[in-house]
Amino acid sequence: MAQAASEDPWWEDCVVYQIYPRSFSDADGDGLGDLAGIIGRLDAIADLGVGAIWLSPIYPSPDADNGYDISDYCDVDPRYGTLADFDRLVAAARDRGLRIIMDLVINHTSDEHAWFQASRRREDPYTDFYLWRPPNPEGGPPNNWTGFFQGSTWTFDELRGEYYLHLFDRKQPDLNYDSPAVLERVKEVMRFWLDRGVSGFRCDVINILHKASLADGRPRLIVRGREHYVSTERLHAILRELRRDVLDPAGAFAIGESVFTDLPMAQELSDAGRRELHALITFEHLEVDRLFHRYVSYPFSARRLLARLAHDQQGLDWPAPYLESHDQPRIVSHYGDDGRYWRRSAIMLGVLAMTLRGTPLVYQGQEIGMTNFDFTGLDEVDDVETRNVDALMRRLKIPARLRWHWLAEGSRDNARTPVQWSAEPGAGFTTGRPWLPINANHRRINRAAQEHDPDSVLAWYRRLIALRSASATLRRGAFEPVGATRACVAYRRVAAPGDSADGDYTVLLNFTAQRRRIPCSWITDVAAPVGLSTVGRPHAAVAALEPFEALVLRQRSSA
Ligand code: ISL
Repeated sequence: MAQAASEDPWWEDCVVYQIYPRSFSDADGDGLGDLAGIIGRLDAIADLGVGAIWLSPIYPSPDADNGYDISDYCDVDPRYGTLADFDRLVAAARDRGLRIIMDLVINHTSDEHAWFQASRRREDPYTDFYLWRPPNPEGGPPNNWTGFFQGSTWTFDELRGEYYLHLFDRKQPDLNYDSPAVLERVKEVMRFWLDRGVSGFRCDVINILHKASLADGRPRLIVRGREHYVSTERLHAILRELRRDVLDPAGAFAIGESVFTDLPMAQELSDAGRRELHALITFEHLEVDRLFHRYVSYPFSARRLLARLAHDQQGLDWPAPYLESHDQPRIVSHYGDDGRYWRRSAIMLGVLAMTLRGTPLVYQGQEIGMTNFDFTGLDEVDDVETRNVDALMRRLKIPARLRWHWLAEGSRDNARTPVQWSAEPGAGFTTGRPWLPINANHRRINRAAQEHDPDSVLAWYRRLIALRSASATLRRGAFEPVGATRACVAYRRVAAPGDSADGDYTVLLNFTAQRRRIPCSWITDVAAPVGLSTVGRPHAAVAALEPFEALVLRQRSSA
């Protein structure tokens, strides 16, 4: 039983589809997505050919950070439904061959969680569940750390008469992993959901759970103090314990989100032999043209992107390639072109997403090429991070126009606007007033319009996922960079010795709106059959790539 996980690594063969429930589908017309809405759309998800759904948090939450501030780990927020609805979702998903992966947010709870309320009152066993410290000798916060959402990581609580640590919002107090009782409670939470039929967890900011010291941090513009808590020794021990005691006995999958992660750190967290996480979500490949939490942009270089991708693709045992999430701008608006070449660039990015090694994650709406929001001002933005970055930029006296330009490019709300199911008012997402504005381009970009169009972004995602599902090389073959310019990249996927029947693949991508010449050395066999061409190429004799073109060549295996 304890070895179940290694006997069936199902995640190595499937694509995971991420749902951000509040923006996915609203069945009861209150403007917020819900579980019944998801159940009603399961056929649309299964039809893509994916094998699992990662659900962003559905737990009760005061929503300071849209569900990533949880006030009860073992229930469903009434706005999303009930535990009975959740059970129906698991069963209905299973009927369609879909597994459910829960978001596990255990670095922090909500300040409205019963544990925190008891901890404020120093009630055992909760007294030390959080990181409480008295004021410093001058009466201020215990150290100089600054958080992910800007500002001090400490808030004074009148009731307890001490400061508590929060790396995110003040309504997200950090749990204290020096207390063994906390980890035991976390195990109970995980078992609760495993018993309800979930197949694994996406573990939120998992590499910062343990704070090795609360000493002052080194001077830094953002997230000061991080050297005291990123991937500590105790964190690694905690992950091994969760794997041994909870995950492996259930055959469950754990994919961790890790922040400020260099390659050796990522290897340690996800190395198969160390038995910590099965796979890792990292960020650097989405920030090759971004600084400061992606809020400041500079020119894109395809060369830099390939180098970043190669890092994880070659360096990690099992990568989790992705291009979008609820925290990132839409990829077609970022590395693509959401104007003239919208369709072609969305498809090119789909080719990239589906031809990388590992377990790919596809975010809701990516499969129809949804774009960044069309908001015109901060009053339409909901995201706590965007608002805090705005406050910081104001303090730095960044002029209003530039400020909005950067906020609009980097805001997490870009990916959080409701899914565009149809051209109707409400976009088929809701009959009510949506919690976040719907992009006006839903009249043109929507699922219904693409459903039966063989050239649509959706049709290409179906085709690409099917190609990947049928190809051992694309799923697990080696990744070899071939070459890159500022505009174009080429890489090869090379069959493992046992998979040689499938052959090797060469992928060529143009990230610009111009026709670009490519070095002839990138194509080693001009007679290689064309596996996929987004511009209808008949053969592999290619000297230049068309704007945002993607080309996949199949070759006999060199193995
Ligand atoms: O992307 C980020 C850093 O560059 C941050 O926006 C993000 O907060 C960070 O990656 C952690 O994300 C996760 O934990 C947060 C939550 O707000 C995010 O939605 C979640 O994905 C706190 O729980």
